[in-house]
Parts: sequence; C-alpha cells; structure tokens
Amino acid sequence: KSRLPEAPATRPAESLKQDILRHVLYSLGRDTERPDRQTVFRALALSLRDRLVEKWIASQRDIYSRSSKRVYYLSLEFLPGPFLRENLIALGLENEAREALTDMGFGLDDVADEEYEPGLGNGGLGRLASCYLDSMATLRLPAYGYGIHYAYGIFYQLIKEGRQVERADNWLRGGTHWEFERSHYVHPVRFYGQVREWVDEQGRLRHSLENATTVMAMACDMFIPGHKNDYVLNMRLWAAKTSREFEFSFFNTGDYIGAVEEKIRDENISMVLYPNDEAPEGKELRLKQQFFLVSATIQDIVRRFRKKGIAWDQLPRKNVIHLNETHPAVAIPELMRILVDEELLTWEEAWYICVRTFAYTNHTVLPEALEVWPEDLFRRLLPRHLQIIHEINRRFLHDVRRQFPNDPNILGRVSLVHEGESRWVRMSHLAIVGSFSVNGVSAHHSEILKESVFHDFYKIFPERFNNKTNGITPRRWLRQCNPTLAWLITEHIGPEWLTDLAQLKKLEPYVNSEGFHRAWMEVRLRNKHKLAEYIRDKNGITVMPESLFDVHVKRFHEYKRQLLNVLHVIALYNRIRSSPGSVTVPRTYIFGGKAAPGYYMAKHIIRLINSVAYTINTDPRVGDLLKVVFLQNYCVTLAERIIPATDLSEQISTAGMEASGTGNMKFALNGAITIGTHDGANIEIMEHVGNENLFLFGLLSHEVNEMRSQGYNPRLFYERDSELREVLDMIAGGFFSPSEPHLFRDVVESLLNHGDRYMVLADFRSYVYRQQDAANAFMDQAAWARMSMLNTSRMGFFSSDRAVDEYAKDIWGVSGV
Ligand code: 26Q
Repeated sequence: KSRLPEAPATRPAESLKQDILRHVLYSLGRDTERPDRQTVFRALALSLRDRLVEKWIASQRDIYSRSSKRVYYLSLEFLPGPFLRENLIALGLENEAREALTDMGFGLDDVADEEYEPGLGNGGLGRLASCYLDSMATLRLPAYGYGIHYAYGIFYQLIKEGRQVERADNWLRGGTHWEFERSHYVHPVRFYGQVREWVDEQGRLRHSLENATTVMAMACDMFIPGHKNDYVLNMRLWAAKTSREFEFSFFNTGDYIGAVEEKIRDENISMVLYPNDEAPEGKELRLKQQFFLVSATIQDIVRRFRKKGIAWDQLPRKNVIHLNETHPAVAIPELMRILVDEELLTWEEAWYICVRTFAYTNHTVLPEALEVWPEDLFRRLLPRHLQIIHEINRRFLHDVRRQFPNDPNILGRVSLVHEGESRWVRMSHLAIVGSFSVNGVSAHHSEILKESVFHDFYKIFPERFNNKTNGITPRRWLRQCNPTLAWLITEHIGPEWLTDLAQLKKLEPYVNSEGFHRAWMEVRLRNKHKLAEYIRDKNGITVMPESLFDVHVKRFHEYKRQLLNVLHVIALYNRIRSSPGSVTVPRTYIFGGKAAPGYYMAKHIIRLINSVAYTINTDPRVGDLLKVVFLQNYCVTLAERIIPATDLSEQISTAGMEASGTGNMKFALNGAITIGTHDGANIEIMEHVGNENLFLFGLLSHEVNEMRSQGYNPRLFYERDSELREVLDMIAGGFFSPSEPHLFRDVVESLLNHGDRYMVLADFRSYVYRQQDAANAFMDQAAWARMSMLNTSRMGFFSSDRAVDEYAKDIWGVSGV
C-alpha cells in the first residue's frame, strides 16, 4: 500500500500560509505580493482542498479494506452553503487560518465573505441532504452523496419595486476551488430509442435499447469532512457532457455546426435546477435529469460492487441506496434493467435484490406535490423502464388481489399507473413497492402517511413504514453561524456538545444563574446589532436591536402561511393607529424567502408584504413600534446571519401540511422561541422544550380535516371578527396599493371566495392571541432569557447526528469505520 505524502513539520499556521502563497502563484497565477481578497479566498480554499483530499483518500482506503456496507444517498438537491468556515472548523484550522491571513494583512471574516454558496437545492429537502452528509462524515459512515452538478442553481432573488425578480445564479463563474472535476471519469447515459426484443443462442428472451441517445455523465467531487475526526466523505455531482466529443465520427459528418448544436442540447441536462418545490413541474427535461443522476450513479455503484467479485445476491448485504423523495425513484427499474437485461438474472432474483437494496424517504403530503409522469412521456424517454414498471405493477397487483380478495377497488388505488382519461406513472407507488423501508420525516408526518396518504400501502406492507424525525447539524447551525453563543456554551459545559448534542442539557443548571443570563442575552443582543447593521446596509431601514425580532424565513408557499403573518402585522398597525399605547412591545418583522417563478399567488404575497412594509415603515405615527423588513435572496448564507439574531421564530403552516420543517429546529437551537402550529416537527419540539417554552396555536390537523369535511366557510370568520374584517377590507380596498387599488384583490378573494384552502381565517384569532402572549413574555426579559436558554438546552434530540444514527441502525444496517 503506497504511503500518502507526510504533512510538513512546520507550524500549522506557517505551513498554511506557505500553501496559500503557493496556490496564489502556481494555481491561480497571481502575484504573491499583493493578492486581492478573492484570490486569497480561493488560495485558502485550495489549501484546504489539499488537506481534504488526503483525508478522503485515506477514508476510502479504510472503507475498501474493511469491505464495509456502503450507503448511497441519492438526491436531486444538495444545499451545502458556504464551505470555508465549515471546513476550517472540521479540520481544526480556524485559528491557524486567522493567524496566516492576519500575517498577510487580511481578516478571516472578510475573506470568508468572498465565498459564493452553491445553491443546488430549493430549500428543506436539499438542506437536509447536506446536514445528513455532515453527520454521516462525523459518524464515519461509509457513505456517498450523489447529485447533479447544475451549472445554474436556485435563482438569485432581487426585490424590485416590491416584486420578486429572478436572476441567473452562475455560481461557477469564478471557477471552482472546492471540487475536483474528473474529466477522465465518465459514464454513458442512454435514453430515447426503441426496445428490441430478441432470443439469444441459449433461447432466452432478451431486451436491448436501439437507437438510443447517449450523453456522458462526468463526475465532480466535493469533500465533506467529519468534525475533527480525519474522516472525509464525498458528494459526487454529475455534469452532462456530450458523447460526441468522445466519438471520431463527429469529424466525418461534415455538419460541424450542427454537431455543436447537439453538444449544447446534450449538456443542457445539467444546466439548471428546477426552482419549484412542493408543486413539481412535469417537464421532460426534469425527468431526463432524474434518470441522468440515477443511471450514472447506479453504474458507479455496480462498478464498485463488481470489483469485489462476489455474487449479485450479495448486493443488498454490501449496499443500500437511499432515495431522497421520489425524485431518483427511477433507480428501481434501472437496477432491475441492469440485473435482468445485462446480468441475465431471473426476474425473481433481480426483484429480491432490488427490494432489499432501496429505502425511500417521503417529504411531503400535499397532493399536488406527489410526483407523477405522463405515461407517454415515460415511454418515449425511457421505453425499457416503462416496460419494467408495468411488469413490477402486474406482479404487485397480482399479490394485492390475493391479499385483498374482497376489496377490488384497492387495485386501482395502489396501481403504479393511474388509469383515468390519461395515464400517469406514480413515482411514490413505485418507490414504496420497490423499497424495504418507507419513512416520514417527523412523528406527526409519519402517522399521516400511514393513516391517510399511503394507508393502502400501510395495510399491504406495514413493516416497511417507519419514522425518522429530521435533524440539523450543530456544527453549521450553532458552532459556525453563532460562534459567540457556541463559545459561551463551551465555556460552561465543554466542547462535547458539538458531536453529542444531548449534552446541551448540562446548561440547565445555569438557567438560574444571573451571570449566565446576562452573558446569554448580551450575546443575543450583539447578534441582533449585527443583523440591524446588515438591514440598514441592504434595505436602508433602521431597526431597533432591542425590539422583538420576529422572523419568518422559508420558501414562499400558501401552506406556509406568510399571509397569516402579514394579516397580523396589519392588525398591529391598526391598533397602533387607532389606540396609541395599546401596543407596547416594539417589533421588527423580518421576512425572507423565494417563490417559485411560476407561482402567482406566492409572488403576489411577497409583493403584498413589501407594500405593507413600505406603508408601515414610512408612517410617522408608527415610529419605532413596528418595522417590517423583507431581506432579498434568502439562502444558507443569509440564514446564518438571521437565525442567531431571532427572538421569535414563525412556524405557522396549516396543521397537517408541513412534513417536518427544519428551520424551526435551527431557530430553537440558537435560543429563539417558536410561535407555531401543531404541525410537523413543531409538535416534537414542544415535547422536548416544554409547552411553556413556546407558543403553539391553531387547529390540530384532525380539526382541519373535520372542518373541511363539514364545509368550511371562511366568510363566517370574516363576519364575526371585526379586526380581521378591517384588515381584509384594507387590503382589498387598496390601502397598501393606492396607485393600483385592485392590486391585492386576488389575495383577499382567495381567502373569502375561493375557500381559503389553507385555513388562514380559521386560525387568525388564535394566532393573534398567541402573538399577544409572546409580546407579554418578551416584556419580562429575565423570563424570556430563561425560555431562550431552555430552548437551546433541550434541543439535543434534533441533531442530525441522532437522525443519521437512527437511519444507520434501523434502516441501513451500517456502522462507522
Ligand atoms: C419535483 C419534480 C419536479 C420538479 C420539482 C420537484 C420538487 C423539488 C423539490 C418537489 C419537491 C421539492 C422539495 C420539497 C421539500 O423541500 N420538502 C421539505 O422537506 C423538508 C425536509 O424533510 C421538510 O422539513 C419540509 O417540511 C418539506 O416541506
């Protein structure tokens, strides 16, 4: 076994500085005399990549030599956020980097601000995947993240005249410094074409794809270090490359420009991340992306497995493939195709292997978010896969018929193909039938899956259903984004909480210590000062750091009910105007989040918030009592600024609709108090921090269902509640859009005349009451401080280390190397 190069014997800070200068000159081709900040950032990143790749090679050798069972985490999205500080902390090089940079005349914070984050995800689902990679690395699991190397990530959001404007997110423009592009390392991905059926010499019926289009998938690797454990995982992202450059015939066609056009068409596959979450867009290119990820990844998995030289039936003993939502579910027929068509296993042998290899996590219960594809499109793009899905379905329905002879209707309900006027492939049904494990992401959500969304499947496969409540990594979401609070904690209980978050419990004895109180609140106030500065900088609005920072940041969606929040803001505004003195707690409202570019109502609500903000912020009667701020382009980097400065965390989805939420956990971990509904992980947060340390309100999910089935009438709430009525009348009457009085009429219509699908009006009054409770609590700063500390100290359960450990033990059957 060859030796890895030894680290030089000089001091770490000095050797880091030498590396930075070496990269400035030899990798970036710049003068070492006066490098600019961006150059220094990139050279530092390259210096860290050197250290990461060494540890990665060593980690891979460990996995290989132990012949460990591997975990493959497949996700169409990863949202890692900026890497610099994370990697410095994980490698234990923060102080060294600070020293090296100071030596060169730079501050670490300024240099870190040069980083532009890869936005290769929409929101919760992509961020969860990145938290889990962090924990898999920290737990030393033999794991690999697989995704797509989109050239353009989630759009950059500008707010112009109150409206969302989308700009391309060309995150690669400055070159890449964290990844290795492996241009020699490519897999062919084949789609379109026709299935040819033939009989081979042994008389077997064979299937192959003729006239397929081939695109190459090139690996780009990024490194994910564990926390100070010398272990490094990789996230392998596939970039599409034309296959034509790999063919000599390219030069013989004569149609040079035409061939280049085809190259562009091929490389389009990994061009852009689809910006819709929760309401998928059924575009051909999206299905192509999904298959592109799947095909390249399965080839990688099979290649590694083949090297072992063991029988195919050992595949599930040595590998588990985790499907992050149904987006990569076509992996199931793809593995079947390889085993049956190429490796010539029988159907039964192949299926036995598949169902023991795949596990599926569901992240949503919204009916419009369940992924389906028109059968015709499927047949055109992936003809052999559709045949395989039909065969899976035929056998599955045969078994179901035998299991439920007296319930013929169940067949239509569970079929992998919906048969109505048009035929649709149901990806969730495929994922459930082809996996040994199906999990939800909070206790509440997992119950809903069993009771309603997938009730039939629960009857058929009860043993497959389980819960894995989401978690977040405390390295990024406390240590890195809130270093002063992290330091205060470590000072009192030591640093073990970083890898064992349950240790935060040890803070509890200090909740009665006055000194700790003061220190805690000083740190929080300093964070609020910094955010206030940022707000002044970006939005030109002056906010009071001492005011209650009430924060609602997440993707814009009607079910997340940013609208409910703004209705309450307007109600407060009216109270201030009509009876000065009735509102005593000054508040700063902070909103942030992107709307899918084609989601009319979500964009309209963004516009409403900005109009309300303008009206309130410029009304002299309001003064410091109320400020409303919309921060543009909410992303991981911005979340890291906002969360440590938040007092009140808004988690107010309609009960039964937010699968889990993870923002809720990030806020509570940093000492914010939650105002929220009985939904997703809010319920478990309440169970851990105690009902007296957060503000829950509103209908329960079964009450939402009952109210709906009894015929919910939002108008009743409008008529009975004069404060609500005034608010809605103002919006509809153009109070916030004087030059366009009808501008926001649609918003009010959706509530009053289109059924208020998300029960905003039904929950309004209890929200207003709970907000008053929150304001009253904030007036007693000592009591608030206590609540804040208790939130942090009781959040141990919500570490992604706990979540990933549960996945490892209960689903994957793997342990650390
Ligand atoms: C699907 C097909 C075509 C185009 C887009 C999509 C698509 C993309 C993203 C569908 C859904 C998503 C994202 C879903 C998501 O982020 N769900 C969130 O997952 C979190 C992690 O489990 C939960 O905490 C949130 O409650 C859930 O909303």
